[in-house]
Amino acid sequence: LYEDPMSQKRLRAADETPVPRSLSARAQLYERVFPQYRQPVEVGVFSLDSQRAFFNDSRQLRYYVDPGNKPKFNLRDGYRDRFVKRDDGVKERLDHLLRWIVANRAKLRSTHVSSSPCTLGVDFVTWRGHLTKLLTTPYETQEGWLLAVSKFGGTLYVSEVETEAARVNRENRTERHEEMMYWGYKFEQYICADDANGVPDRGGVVNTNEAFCTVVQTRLAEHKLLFSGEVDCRDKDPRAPPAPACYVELKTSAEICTPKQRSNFHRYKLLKWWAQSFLPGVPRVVAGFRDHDGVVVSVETFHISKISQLIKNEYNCWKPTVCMNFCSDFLSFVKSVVKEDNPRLVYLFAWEPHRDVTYTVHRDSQYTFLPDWYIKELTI
Ligand code: 0WD
Ligand code: CA
Repeated sequence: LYEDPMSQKRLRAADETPVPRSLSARAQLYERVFPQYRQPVEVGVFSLDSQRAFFNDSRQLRYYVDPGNKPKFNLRDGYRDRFVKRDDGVKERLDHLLRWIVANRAKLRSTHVSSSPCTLGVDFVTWRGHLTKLLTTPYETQEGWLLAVSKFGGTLYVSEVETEAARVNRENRTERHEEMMYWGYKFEQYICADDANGVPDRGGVVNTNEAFCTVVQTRLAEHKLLFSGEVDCRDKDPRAPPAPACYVELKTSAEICTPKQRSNFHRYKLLKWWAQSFLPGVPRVVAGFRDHDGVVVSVETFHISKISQLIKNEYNCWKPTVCMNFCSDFLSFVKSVVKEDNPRLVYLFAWEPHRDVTYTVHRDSQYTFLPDWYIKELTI
Protein backbone atom coordinates (compact mmCIF):
# COMPACT_ATOMS: atom_id res chain seq x y z
CA LEU A 1 0.00 0.00 0.00
CA TYR A 2 2.51 2.66 1.12
CA GLU A 3 5.49 1.08 -0.58
CA ASP A 4 7.91 4.05 -0.74
CA PRO A 5 8.97 6.08 2.28
CA MET A 6 7.80 9.23 0.47
CA SER A 7 4.16 8.25 0.60
CA GLN A 8 4.46 7.69 4.30
CA LYS A 9 5.98 11.14 4.71
CA ARG A 10 3.14 12.68 2.79
CA LEU A 11 0.65 10.91 5.03
CA ARG A 12 2.34 12.24 8.15
CA ALA A 13 2.32 15.76 6.73
CA ALA A 14 -1.44 15.38 6.27
CA ASP A 15 -1.53 14.47 9.97
CA GLU A 16 -2.55 10.86 9.46
CA THR A 17 -0.89 7.92 11.14
CA PRO A 18 0.81 5.63 8.60
CA VAL A 19 -0.99 2.29 8.31
CA PRO A 20 1.24 -0.60 9.42
CA ARG A 21 1.59 -3.32 6.79
CA SER A 22 2.40 -6.32 8.93
CA LEU A 23 2.48 -7.67 12.46
CA SER A 24 5.11 -9.99 13.89
CA ALA A 25 3.95 -13.13 15.72
CA ARG A 26 7.25 -13.82 17.53
CA ALA A 27 6.46 -14.88 21.09
CA GLN A 28 9.28 -12.89 22.74
CA LEU A 29 7.72 -9.62 21.53
CA TYR A 30 4.62 -10.28 23.62
CA GLU A 31 6.21 -11.13 26.97
CA ARG A 32 4.86 -8.20 28.97
CA VAL A 33 2.28 -7.75 31.70
CA PHE A 34 -0.98 -9.64 31.28
CA PRO A 35 -3.46 -7.36 29.49
CA GLN A 36 -6.79 -6.52 31.05
CA TYR A 37 -9.36 -9.24 30.25
CA ARG A 38 -12.76 -8.49 31.71
CA GLN A 39 -14.67 -11.42 33.15
CA PRO A 40 -16.80 -12.70 30.24
CA VAL A 41 -20.54 -12.17 30.69
CA GLU A 42 -23.06 -14.44 28.97
CA VAL A 43 -25.49 -12.21 27.08
CA GLY A 44 -27.41 -15.02 25.40
CA VAL A 45 -27.45 -18.55 24.04
CA PHE A 46 -28.69 -20.36 20.94
CA SER A 47 -29.09 -23.89 19.68
CA LEU A 48 -28.64 -25.68 16.37
CA ASP A 49 -30.81 -28.77 15.97
CA SER A 50 -30.17 -32.11 14.24
CA GLN A 51 -30.90 -30.37 10.93
CA ARG A 52 -28.64 -27.43 11.77
CA ALA A 53 -31.65 -25.15 12.20
CA PHE A 54 -31.20 -22.12 14.49
CA PHE A 55 -33.20 -21.64 17.70
CA ASN A 56 -32.88 -18.64 19.98
CA ASP A 57 -32.93 -20.82 23.12
CA SER A 58 -31.10 -23.51 25.12
CA ARG A 59 -32.91 -26.60 23.80
CA GLN A 60 -29.59 -28.31 22.96
CA LEU A 61 -27.98 -27.67 26.36
CA ARG A 62 -26.89 -30.93 28.00
CA TYR A 63 -26.02 -31.87 31.59
CA TYR A 64 -22.78 -33.31 32.90
CA VAL A 65 -22.99 -36.78 34.46
CA ASP A 66 -19.82 -37.81 36.34
CA PRO A 67 -18.41 -40.93 34.65
CA GLY A 68 -15.98 -41.82 37.49
CA ASN A 69 -12.21 -42.22 36.99
CA LYS A 70 -12.00 -45.45 34.96
CA PRO A 71 -15.13 -45.78 32.84
CA LYS A 72 -13.89 -48.04 29.96
CA PHE A 73 -16.06 -46.30 27.34
CA ASN A 74 -15.75 -47.74 23.84
CA LEU A 75 -15.57 -44.65 21.60
CA ARG A 76 -15.79 -46.72 18.39
CA ASP A 77 -19.30 -47.88 19.18
CA GLY A 78 -21.87 -46.51 16.73
CA TYR A 79 -19.44 -45.05 14.20
CA ARG A 80 -20.84 -47.20 11.37
CA ASP A 81 -24.51 -47.32 12.25
CA ARG A 82 -25.44 -44.48 14.66
CA PHE A 83 -23.55 -41.43 13.34
CA VAL A 84 -24.91 -38.44 11.43
CA LYS A 85 -22.02 -36.20 10.42
CA ARG A 86 -22.35 -32.48 9.76
CA ASP A 87 -21.29 -31.56 6.19
CA ASP A 88 -18.09 -29.61 6.89
CA GLY A 89 -17.85 -28.57 3.24
CA VAL A 90 -20.74 -26.15 3.92
CA LYS A 91 -19.27 -22.83 5.06
CA GLU A 92 -21.60 -21.15 7.54
CA ARG A 93 -19.28 -18.25 8.28
CA LEU A 94 -20.79 -16.00 10.98
CA ASP A 95 -24.39 -16.70 9.95
CA HIS A 96 -25.73 -18.35 13.16
CA LEU A 97 -24.16 -15.70 15.34
CA LEU A 98 -25.57 -12.94 13.11
CA ARG A 99 -29.00 -14.56 13.42
CA TRP A 100 -28.62 -14.37 17.20
CA ILE A 101 -27.65 -10.68 16.97
CA VAL A 102 -30.70 -9.85 14.86
CA ALA A 103 -32.98 -11.65 17.34
CA ASN A 104 -31.40 -10.03 20.40
CA ARG A 105 -30.32 -6.63 19.23
CA ALA A 106 -32.62 -4.73 21.64
CA LYS A 107 -31.04 -6.60 24.56
CA LEU A 108 -27.57 -5.72 23.29
CA ARG A 109 -28.27 -2.06 22.78
CA SER A 110 -29.89 -1.57 26.19
CA THR A 111 -26.62 -2.57 27.82
CA HIS A 112 -24.84 0.06 25.73
CA VAL A 113 -26.61 3.33 26.38
CA SER A 114 -24.04 5.41 24.52
CA SER A 115 -24.38 3.65 21.14
CA SER A 116 -26.50 4.97 18.30
CA PRO A 117 -29.49 2.96 16.98
CA CYS A 118 -27.77 0.91 14.26
CA THR A 119 -24.57 0.11 16.12
CA LEU A 120 -24.01 -2.78 18.51
CA GLY A 121 -21.72 -1.12 21.02
CA VAL A 122 -18.92 -3.63 20.45
CA ASP A 123 -15.68 -3.39 18.45
CA PHE A 124 -15.48 -7.02 17.30
CA VAL A 125 -17.95 -9.82 16.49
CA THR A 126 -16.54 -13.30 15.85
CA TRP A 127 -16.51 -16.98 16.84
CA ARG A 128 -14.62 -18.03 19.95
CA GLY A 129 -12.75 -20.57 17.76
CA HIS A 130 -11.25 -17.76 15.67
CA LEU A 131 -9.97 -16.03 18.82
CA THR A 132 -8.51 -19.36 20.01
CA LYS A 133 -6.47 -19.47 16.79
CA LEU A 134 -5.20 -15.95 17.48
CA LEU A 135 -4.24 -16.79 21.06
CA THR A 136 -2.17 -19.81 19.97
CA THR A 137 -0.52 -18.13 16.96
CA PRO A 138 2.80 -17.18 18.65
CA TYR A 139 3.36 -20.90 19.41
CA GLU A 140 1.88 -22.47 16.26
CA THR A 141 4.37 -24.12 13.90
CA GLN A 142 2.07 -26.30 11.75
CA GLU A 143 -0.99 -24.47 10.45
CA GLY A 144 -1.52 -20.93 9.17
CA TRP A 145 -4.84 -19.08 9.03
CA LEU A 146 -6.87 -16.62 7.00
CA LEU A 147 -9.24 -14.20 8.73
CA ALA A 148 -11.62 -12.02 6.73
CA VAL A 149 -12.60 -8.70 8.32
CA SER A 150 -15.34 -6.26 7.33
CA LYS A 151 -16.40 -3.09 9.12
CA PHE A 152 -20.12 -2.44 9.32
CA GLY A 153 -21.93 0.03 11.57
CA GLY A 154 -18.65 0.72 13.34
CA THR A 155 -18.19 -2.95 14.32
CA LEU A 156 -15.46 -5.19 12.93
CA TYR A 157 -16.67 -8.65 11.94
CA VAL A 158 -14.05 -11.40 11.81
CA SER A 159 -14.78 -14.63 9.89
CA GLU A 160 -12.35 -17.41 9.06
CA VAL A 161 -11.58 -18.47 5.49
CA GLU A 162 -10.35 -22.02 4.99
CA THR A 163 -6.73 -22.08 3.78
CA GLU A 164 -5.80 -24.16 0.72
CA ALA A 165 -3.72 -26.43 2.97
CA ALA A 166 -6.65 -26.95 5.36
CA ARG A 167 -8.96 -27.77 2.43
CA VAL A 168 -6.49 -30.32 1.05
CA ASN A 169 -6.19 -31.89 4.51
CA ARG A 170 -9.98 -31.98 4.93
CA GLU A 171 -10.52 -33.59 1.52
CA ASN A 172 -7.79 -36.21 2.09
CA ARG A 173 -8.47 -37.43 5.61
CA THR A 174 -7.73 -41.11 6.16
CA GLU A 175 -10.49 -43.46 7.27
CA ARG A 176 -8.67 -43.77 10.63
CA HIS A 177 -8.67 -39.96 11.03
CA GLU A 178 -12.37 -39.73 10.10
CA GLU A 179 -13.18 -42.31 12.77
CA MET A 180 -11.01 -40.63 15.39
CA MET A 181 -12.88 -37.37 14.82
CA TYR A 182 -16.03 -39.25 15.85
CA TRP A 183 -14.48 -40.37 19.14
CA GLY A 184 -14.72 -36.90 20.70
CA TYR A 185 -18.44 -36.69 19.96
CA LYS A 186 -19.03 -40.24 21.22
CA PHE A 187 -17.28 -39.31 24.48
CA GLU A 188 -19.73 -36.41 24.85
CA GLN A 189 -22.63 -38.84 24.47
CA TYR A 190 -21.28 -41.10 27.27
CA ILE A 191 -21.03 -38.08 29.62
CA CYS A 192 -24.06 -35.92 28.79
CA ALA A 193 -27.76 -36.24 29.64
CA ASP A 194 -30.54 -34.23 27.99
CA ASP A 195 -32.13 -33.39 31.37
CA ALA A 196 -30.72 -32.41 34.75
CA ASN A 197 -32.15 -35.62 36.25
CA GLY A 198 -31.53 -37.87 33.26
CA VAL A 199 -28.80 -40.35 32.34
CA PRO A 200 -26.66 -40.45 29.16
CA ASP A 201 -28.13 -42.46 26.27
CA ARG A 202 -25.11 -44.41 25.01
CA GLY A 203 -27.25 -46.29 22.47
CA GLY A 204 -28.53 -43.13 20.76
CA VAL A 205 -27.43 -41.51 17.51
CA VAL A 206 -24.47 -39.09 17.52
CA ASN A 207 -25.47 -36.13 15.33
CA THR A 208 -22.77 -33.46 14.96
CA ASN A 209 -25.22 -30.93 13.51
CA GLU A 210 -26.53 -30.38 17.04
CA ALA A 211 -24.93 -27.60 19.05
CA PHE A 212 -25.53 -25.37 22.03
CA CYS A 213 -23.69 -22.04 21.91
CA THR A 214 -23.10 -19.32 24.48
CA VAL A 215 -22.77 -15.69 23.41
CA VAL A 216 -20.47 -13.68 25.65
CA GLN A 217 -19.37 -10.11 25.92
CA THR A 218 -16.04 -9.05 27.36
CA ARG A 219 -13.16 -6.65 26.84
CA LEU A 220 -9.51 -7.38 26.00
CA ALA A 221 -7.45 -4.25 26.73
CA GLU A 222 -9.33 -1.51 24.80
CA HIS A 223 -11.23 -3.96 22.57
CA LYS A 224 -14.90 -4.67 23.28
CA LEU A 225 -15.66 -8.20 22.11
CA LEU A 226 -18.85 -10.12 21.36
CA PHE A 227 -18.28 -13.76 20.49
CA SER A 228 -19.95 -17.14 20.58
CA GLY A 229 -18.62 -20.58 21.34
CA GLU A 230 -20.04 -24.08 21.41
CA VAL A 231 -20.54 -25.45 24.94
CA ASP A 232 -20.57 -29.21 25.59
CA CYS A 233 -22.58 -29.33 28.82
CA ARG A 234 -23.25 -27.72 32.20
CA ASP A 235 -23.13 -28.73 35.86
CA LYS A 236 -26.54 -30.26 36.62
CA ASP A 237 -26.65 -28.87 40.17
CA PRO A 238 -29.19 -26.01 40.14
CA ARG A 239 -27.06 -24.30 42.83
CA ALA A 240 -24.05 -24.21 40.46
CA PRO A 241 -22.77 -20.68 39.65
CA PRO A 242 -24.43 -18.87 36.71
CA ALA A 243 -23.12 -19.30 33.15
CA PRO A 244 -20.40 -19.38 31.95
CA ALA A 245 -18.99 -20.65 35.29
CA CYS A 246 -21.28 -23.72 35.30
CA TYR A 247 -20.14 -24.91 31.87
CA VAL A 248 -17.90 -27.92 31.28
CA GLU A 249 -15.72 -28.52 28.20
CA LEU A 250 -15.20 -32.17 27.20
CA LYS A 251 -12.09 -33.45 25.44
CA THR A 252 -10.48 -36.73 24.46
CA SER A 253 -6.77 -37.29 24.15
CA ALA A 254 -4.37 -40.19 23.67
CA GLU A 255 -3.36 -41.79 26.98
CA ILE A 256 -0.03 -40.59 28.36
CA CYS A 257 2.52 -43.40 28.81
CA THR A 258 5.95 -41.71 28.58
CA PRO A 259 7.58 -38.48 29.89
CA LYS A 260 7.89 -37.32 26.27
CA GLN A 261 4.13 -37.78 25.77
CA ARG A 262 3.42 -35.88 28.99
CA SER A 263 5.67 -33.02 27.87
CA ASN A 264 3.99 -32.83 24.46
CA PHE A 265 0.59 -32.87 26.12
CA HIS A 266 1.57 -29.91 28.31
CA ARG A 267 3.26 -27.98 25.50
CA TYR A 268 0.72 -28.38 22.72
CA LYS A 269 -2.61 -29.78 23.85
CA LEU A 270 -2.99 -27.86 27.12
CA LEU A 271 -2.23 -24.62 25.24
CA LYS A 272 -5.21 -25.22 22.94
CA TRP A 273 -7.47 -26.37 25.77
CA TRP A 274 -6.53 -23.41 27.94
CA ALA A 275 -7.03 -20.83 25.16
CA GLN A 276 -10.41 -22.22 24.08
CA SER A 277 -11.96 -22.30 27.56
CA PHE A 278 -10.25 -19.25 29.07
CA LEU A 279 -11.81 -16.99 26.41
CA PRO A 280 -15.48 -17.57 27.36
CA GLY A 281 -14.73 -18.15 31.06
CA VAL A 282 -15.45 -21.88 31.08
CA PRO A 283 -13.69 -23.03 34.28
CA ARG A 284 -13.01 -26.72 33.66
CA VAL A 285 -12.18 -29.30 31.04
CA VAL A 286 -13.01 -32.96 31.63
CA ALA A 287 -10.64 -35.13 29.59
CA GLY A 288 -11.06 -38.74 28.58
CA PHE A 289 -7.70 -40.42 27.92
CA ARG A 290 -8.12 -43.24 25.41
CA ASP A 291 -5.95 -46.04 24.08
CA HIS A 292 -5.24 -46.84 20.39
CA ASP A 293 -8.45 -48.84 20.12
CA GLY A 294 -10.62 -45.94 21.25
CA VAL A 295 -11.26 -47.19 24.78
CA VAL A 296 -11.29 -44.50 27.48
CA VAL A 297 -8.89 -45.70 30.18
CA SER A 298 -9.06 -42.70 32.53
CA VAL A 299 -10.91 -39.43 33.06
CA GLU A 300 -9.32 -36.34 34.55
CA THR A 301 -10.57 -32.81 35.30
CA PHE A 302 -8.39 -29.81 34.42
CA HIS A 303 -9.17 -26.48 36.05
CA ILE A 304 -8.37 -23.70 33.58
CA SER A 305 -7.07 -21.43 36.36
CA LYS A 306 -4.53 -24.11 37.37
CA ILE A 307 -3.16 -24.93 33.90
CA SER A 308 -0.48 -22.22 33.90
CA GLN A 309 0.89 -23.71 37.16
CA LEU A 310 0.80 -27.21 35.71
CA ILE A 311 3.01 -26.27 32.73
CA LYS A 312 5.55 -24.10 34.56
CA ASN A 313 8.08 -26.95 34.81
CA GLU A 314 8.23 -27.44 31.04
CA TYR A 315 11.34 -25.92 29.42
CA ASN A 316 10.57 -23.09 27.00
CA CYS A 317 6.83 -23.53 27.46
CA TRP A 318 3.94 -21.31 26.30
CA LYS A 319 2.78 -18.35 28.39
CA PRO A 320 -0.81 -17.11 28.70
CA THR A 321 0.37 -13.47 28.67
CA VAL A 322 2.00 -13.93 25.23
CA CYS A 323 -1.24 -15.37 23.85
CA MET A 324 -3.38 -12.53 25.19
CA ASN A 325 -0.96 -9.73 24.24
CA PHE A 326 -0.61 -11.06 20.70
CA CYS A 327 -4.39 -11.22 20.35
CA SER A 328 -4.78 -7.68 21.71
CA ASP A 329 -2.08 -6.33 19.36
CA PHE A 330 -3.63 -8.16 16.39
CA LEU A 331 -7.00 -6.53 17.15
CA SER A 332 -5.28 -3.12 17.35
CA PHE A 333 -3.58 -3.89 14.01
CA VAL A 334 -6.98 -4.71 12.49
CA LYS A 335 -8.46 -1.47 13.83
CA SER A 336 -5.62 0.56 12.31
CA VAL A 337 -5.98 -1.15 8.91
CA VAL A 338 -9.75 -1.47 8.47
CA LYS A 339 -11.00 2.10 8.25
CA GLU A 340 -13.71 2.02 5.57
CA ASP A 341 -17.15 1.10 6.91
CA ASN A 342 -18.47 -1.12 4.12
CA PRO A 343 -19.82 -4.67 4.38
CA ARG A 344 -18.77 -5.45 0.76
CA LEU A 345 -15.16 -4.67 1.49
CA VAL A 346 -13.05 -7.46 3.00
CA TYR A 347 -9.59 -7.15 4.45
CA LEU A 348 -8.06 -10.61 4.37
CA PHE A 349 -5.49 -11.11 7.12
CA ALA A 350 -3.12 -13.98 6.45
CA TRP A 351 -0.59 -15.73 8.62
CA GLU A 352 1.75 -18.68 8.02
CA PRO A 353 4.10 -20.17 10.65
CA HIS A 354 7.47 -18.31 10.89
CA ARG A 355 6.00 -15.34 8.98
CA ASP A 356 4.43 -11.98 9.89
CA VAL A 357 0.70 -11.33 9.66
CA THR A 358 -0.05 -9.46 6.41
CA TYR A 359 -3.26 -8.44 4.61
CA THR A 360 -4.85 -7.90 1.22
CA VAL A 361 -7.95 -5.88 0.29
CA HIS A 362 -10.93 -7.29 -1.69
CA ARG A 363 -13.99 -5.42 -2.95
CA ASP A 364 -17.17 -7.38 -3.89
CA SER A 365 -15.25 -10.65 -4.03
CA GLN A 366 -15.69 -14.29 -3.03
CA TYR A 367 -14.58 -13.21 0.45
CA THR A 368 -17.54 -10.93 1.20
CA PHE A 369 -19.27 -12.68 4.09
CA LEU A 370 -21.86 -10.39 5.70
CA PRO A 371 -25.18 -11.56 4.22
CA ASP A 372 -27.68 -9.13 2.65
CA TRP A 373 -30.38 -10.14 5.15
CA TYR A 374 -28.13 -9.07 7.99
CA ILE A 375 -27.20 -5.74 6.45
CA LYS A 376 -30.91 -5.02 5.76
CA GLU A 377 -31.95 -5.96 9.31
CA LEU A 378 -29.36 -3.70 10.89
CA THR A 379 -29.77 -0.77 8.53
CA ILE A 380 -33.50 -0.32 9.24
O1 0WD B 1 -17.15 -21.75 9.44
C1 0WD B 1 -16.23 -21.86 10.20
N1 0WD B 1 -15.00 -21.64 9.78
C2 0WD B 1 -16.44 -22.24 11.61
C3 0WD B 1 -17.70 -22.25 12.14
C4 0WD B 1 -15.29 -22.59 12.40
C5 0WD B 1 -15.60 -22.86 13.75
C6 0WD B 1 -16.86 -22.85 14.21
N2 0WD B 1 -17.91 -22.57 13.42
C7 0WD B 1 -19.25 -22.51 13.98
C8 0WD B 1 -20.16 -23.61 13.94
O2 0WD B 1 -21.45 -23.07 13.75
C9 0WD B 1 -20.09 -24.29 15.31
O3 0WD B 1 -21.34 -24.73 15.74
O4 0WD B 1 -19.06 -22.23 15.33
C10 0WD B 1 -19.62 -23.20 16.18
C11 0WD B 1 -18.55 -23.59 17.20
O5 0WD B 1 -17.82 -22.45 17.39
P1 0WD B 1 -16.56 -22.30 18.32
O6 0WD B 1 -16.93 -22.75 19.67
O7 0WD B 1 -16.10 -20.95 18.09
O8 0WD B 1 -15.51 -23.33 17.68
P2 0WD B 1 -14.30 -24.08 18.36
O9 0WD B 1 -13.94 -23.51 19.69
O10 0WD B 1 -13.25 -24.19 17.33
O11 0WD B 1 -14.86 -25.53 18.59
C12 0WD B 1 -15.77 -25.86 19.61
C13 0WD B 1 -16.50 -27.12 19.26
C14 0WD B 1 -15.56 -28.26 18.87
O12 0WD B 1 -15.26 -28.99 20.05
P3 0WD B 1 -13.75 -29.44 20.36
O13 0WD B 1 -13.82 -30.03 21.73
O14 0WD B 1 -13.40 -30.43 19.27
O15 0WD B 1 -12.90 -28.22 20.32
O16 0WD B 1 -17.34 -26.91 18.14
C15 0WD B 1 -17.26 -28.02 17.25
C16 0WD B 1 -16.36 -29.06 17.89
O17 0WD B 1 -17.20 -29.97 18.56
N3 0WD B 1 -16.77 -27.44 16.00
C17 0WD B 1 -17.54 -27.19 14.97
N4 0WD B 1 -18.82 -27.44 14.79
C18 0WD B 1 -19.32 -27.07 13.62
N5 0WD B 1 -18.62 -26.50 12.64
C19 0WD B 1 -16.72 -26.60 14.00
C20 0WD B 1 -17.32 -26.26 12.78
N6 0WD B 1 -16.62 -25.72 11.78
N7 0WD B 1 -15.49 -26.48 14.48
C21 0WD B 1 -15.54 -27.00 15.70
CA1 CA C 1 -15.33 -30.47 23.30
